[in-house]
Amino acid sequence: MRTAPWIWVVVLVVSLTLAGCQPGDQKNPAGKEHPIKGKVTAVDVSKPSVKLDHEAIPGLDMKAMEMDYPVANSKMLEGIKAGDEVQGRVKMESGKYLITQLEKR
Ligand SMILES: [Cu+2]
Repeated sequence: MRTAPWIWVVVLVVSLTLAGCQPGDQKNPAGKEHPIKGKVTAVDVSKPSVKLDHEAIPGLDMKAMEMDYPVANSKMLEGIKAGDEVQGRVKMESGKYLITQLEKR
C-alpha cells in the first residue's frame, strides 16, 4: 500500500508552522509590551540595565517606584544618562522584566 503523496505536503506545512512560532510565543507567553514613563536615576551599559524612577504601569500591575530594569541591548542606552526624562516599553520575558524601547522625552 502506498502513502498518498499529499500527506507529505501536510506534514511539511505543519512542521514549518510549529517551528515558526517557537522562539517568540513559546518561551514568552506573556510577552505583551506596556508603556513605561519616568526618570533615569542610573545607567549600567555593561549589564545592560537602567534604573528608573517610574510612574505606575497598570498593565503590569506595578505601582510607581524606583527600580532596575534589564535593557534589550546596550545600544538603546546610547545618549541616555541619569536625570533624563524617558519613555519606552517594557515586557515580561522568561519571568523577568525587559525594556524593549527607550527614548528621551
Ligand atoms: Cu517597578
